[in-house]
Amino acid sequence: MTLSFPETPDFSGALYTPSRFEGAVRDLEIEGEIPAALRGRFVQVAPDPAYPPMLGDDIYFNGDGAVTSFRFTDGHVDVQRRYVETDRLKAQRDARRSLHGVYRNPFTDDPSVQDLSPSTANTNIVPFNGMLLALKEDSLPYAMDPDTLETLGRWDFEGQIGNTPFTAHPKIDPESGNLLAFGYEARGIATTDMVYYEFAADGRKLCETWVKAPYAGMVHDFAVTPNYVIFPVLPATANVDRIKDGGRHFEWQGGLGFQFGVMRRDGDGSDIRWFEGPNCFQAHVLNAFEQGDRIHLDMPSADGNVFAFFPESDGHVPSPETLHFELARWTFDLQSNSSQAIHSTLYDAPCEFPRCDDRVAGRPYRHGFVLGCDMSLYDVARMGPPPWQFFNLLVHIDMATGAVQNWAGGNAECFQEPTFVPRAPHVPEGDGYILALLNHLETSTTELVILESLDLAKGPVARIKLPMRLRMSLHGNWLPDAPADVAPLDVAQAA
Ligand code: V55
Ligand code: FE
Repeated sequence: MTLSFPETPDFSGALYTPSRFEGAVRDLEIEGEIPAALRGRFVQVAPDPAYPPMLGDDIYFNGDGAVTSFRFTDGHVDVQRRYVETDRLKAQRDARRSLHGVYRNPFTDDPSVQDLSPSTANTNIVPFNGMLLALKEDSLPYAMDPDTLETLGRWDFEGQIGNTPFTAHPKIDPESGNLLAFGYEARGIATTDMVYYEFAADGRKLCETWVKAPYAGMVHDFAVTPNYVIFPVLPATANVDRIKDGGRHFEWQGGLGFQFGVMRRDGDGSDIRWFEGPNCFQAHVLNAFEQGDRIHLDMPSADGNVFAFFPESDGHVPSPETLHFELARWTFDLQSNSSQAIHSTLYDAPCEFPRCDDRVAGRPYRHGFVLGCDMSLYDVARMGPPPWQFFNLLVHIDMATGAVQNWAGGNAECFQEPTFVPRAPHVPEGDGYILALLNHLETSTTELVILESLDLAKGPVARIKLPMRLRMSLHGNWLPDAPADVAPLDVAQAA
């Protein structure tokens, strides 16, 4: 019996060929010195299909979640990798084949999995209340043991919430330690219902608020400030008839404006105000903060559809060269009767995978870190066209001065999402290290690089070499050994 992956872009090349292994390596090879202050774990998750797609091809977003954990102790680094043992993965392993069809379309799945959680748990892995939560936005989280990466099971907060979708981008309020989250399409496929949850650090549910979105668009990430949450609704919409016909979950709507729902955290949802932006693509939030009666929300943005696998109804997808990419700031004036989001540009170049110093999440902040792309640095003659999600720059943006610093990984390399780690619990905002996986596309190898966050141009202070290649991942986080510093910093420097 043959078992092989298709030779399509989502399953081949140095970035997307499935990695699929589980295991542990004690003492990775290290070039340079691991800063002594790095004590803890860097944990991240990649979609990594366990079996070839049932329908012959599939999209990257539909792969099974595989978690990689790097443990830093006294300058040594050990790594462990394990799949999230979702219902979906267990069923596949029993059948020794893939049982799911089109992304987020249960009507195309094998009947044997109809009653199982559809979660791939492939998008983010977040520490909460002594556990890791492995997340996919269509389902409840899976809980994992942070030490062993053993999957503990689906997590409904001990019965405190229903079987709703749950975002892959929950936020921790740095002041209270509360976990804030939401679900969209929360009363079924293509419904406009959204649910907002807040949990205390010990797991107690503090609130559950239901609201309606203006249309059934994807809501991939959200923003949190001390008093508000903001839901960014993407003009890629779900349609139940199309899904029942076996079609795509999302379709881009070229004429539809982006929507931002601004809602008080302490209310009942009736105060939610929807602000409109242009038709644009945005997935991830860098940060947001309040300034008097205004709220600012900073997100990488493109002026058209970036998700080529969710085309318009006529099949149209703009070619990436025709799109304008930037880091946008959207401002919502709560005094004004206008429902227009006010636009400005913070960084006028391609960027994605934005991260801030999480100690200032939701507060006025100064330092942003993103992946960038400069195609002139890539050896296209030698390497051929770059893979999807190709980012060859680590970028630091100083919002106070506008200064930008970057480091390029090489002429045939690209980064995975950066993570910021403070140098010590109470150092000023942004002072610490950036950790990022670096893929060498020519040799099909992977390193974890560590840079001084405020001196990226200097290049890595350490390169941690992996004896195996890691497939392109999505999101990860740092878990300090010492209790997390949740006291908010004194950040006076509003932009
Ligand atoms: C995203 C990723 C997803 C998904 C929906 O980057 C949106 C955005 C890995 O899966 O299901
Ligand atoms: Fe994401």
